[in-house]
Amino acid sequence: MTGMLTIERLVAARMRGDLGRREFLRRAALAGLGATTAGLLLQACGGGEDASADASGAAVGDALEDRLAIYNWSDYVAEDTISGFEREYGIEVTYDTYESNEEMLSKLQVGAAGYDVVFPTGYILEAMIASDLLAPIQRDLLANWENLSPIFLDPPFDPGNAHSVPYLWGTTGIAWRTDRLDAPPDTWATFHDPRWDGKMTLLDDARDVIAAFLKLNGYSLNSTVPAELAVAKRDAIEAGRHIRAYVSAPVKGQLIAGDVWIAQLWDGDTRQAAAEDPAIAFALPREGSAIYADAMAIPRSAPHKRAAHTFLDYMLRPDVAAAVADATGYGTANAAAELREPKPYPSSEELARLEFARDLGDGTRLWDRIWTEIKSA
Ligand code: N2P
Repeated sequence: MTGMLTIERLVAARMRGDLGRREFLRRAALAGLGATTAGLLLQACGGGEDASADASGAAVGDALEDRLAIYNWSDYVAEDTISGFEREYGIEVTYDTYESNEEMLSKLQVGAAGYDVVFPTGYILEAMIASDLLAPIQRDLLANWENLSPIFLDPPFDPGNAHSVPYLWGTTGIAWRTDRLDAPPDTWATFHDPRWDGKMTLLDDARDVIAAFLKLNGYSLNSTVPAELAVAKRDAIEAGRHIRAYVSAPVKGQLIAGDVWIAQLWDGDTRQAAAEDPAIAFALPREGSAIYADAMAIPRSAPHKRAAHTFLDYMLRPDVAAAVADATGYGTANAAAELREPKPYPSSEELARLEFARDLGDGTRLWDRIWTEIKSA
């Protein structure tokens, strides 16, 4: 695999500072270059010191590893995002997907997960930083950082972006089949309507489900007030009697097949489904809902931190970011990306109804308990 790297790419990687001297020589040999030629090339690259040798984040090695393990939401990259990276850098990627932040977090907490890059939502990023699960981002390795829109920089959940790189943003709402309903189901009370029994689904996501029924009652989706949560739990359990299942990204296929007519879903996933079936539309409930910003981050335990930074910088390229946003239907944090169909930032009227989820701190335990009760009711 390494042998496929052209000499030009090796030289480019070395000049960017992505390859240490030893790694450069090792790969040059693998690519069939004699030692003398490789040594001369190394000198021509300006190759004295390694670019990152003096870097303060001692955890990042100077040599680019040849492996990378990514753990991402499903349907959250373009089809050729990962293969393009592998081809270009000669790095072999292991790619696993998850369906919720909590699933990702529990995998990381077990330790030994071996992941190098994860994609947390703001609130969980906040919790991960607080429990020291993430490595600092080494900004000097991210030449493409400047492509990011200032709107997404320095977020409250990670001041100064010390531990995260802004990625995609979206909202949670209701995907619906326009050929089955006469009007947009723009209220969370839709999930109590017996007309749609068995044709509806809710996300398999504690934060999003409880948020919907807090909002239905006029409460913050970050509430930790037991009385408010009790009302939301009651309404969620009531909805549970009408729905077919709790399901996240995989519901797209059920919507397209016509088995599900109304699904609590994220806007980007809804746009992915609508790209395949234009009868599918998205409604933002009038009582309010969640808006979120997801980021890329490197676990403290990541075995390939240098390759992780190289991947983050690749993801920040305008062409790569545009392909991701076009394929996923989510809004991008990358201001330099030129999209086929740019997703507009929410209007001020919409923003007034939207709320960012925050880390619930000690309240997390109460939410966990309520979620278990909702799912088992
Ligand atoms: C992936 C959607 C993830 C967005 N399909 C949730 N933050």
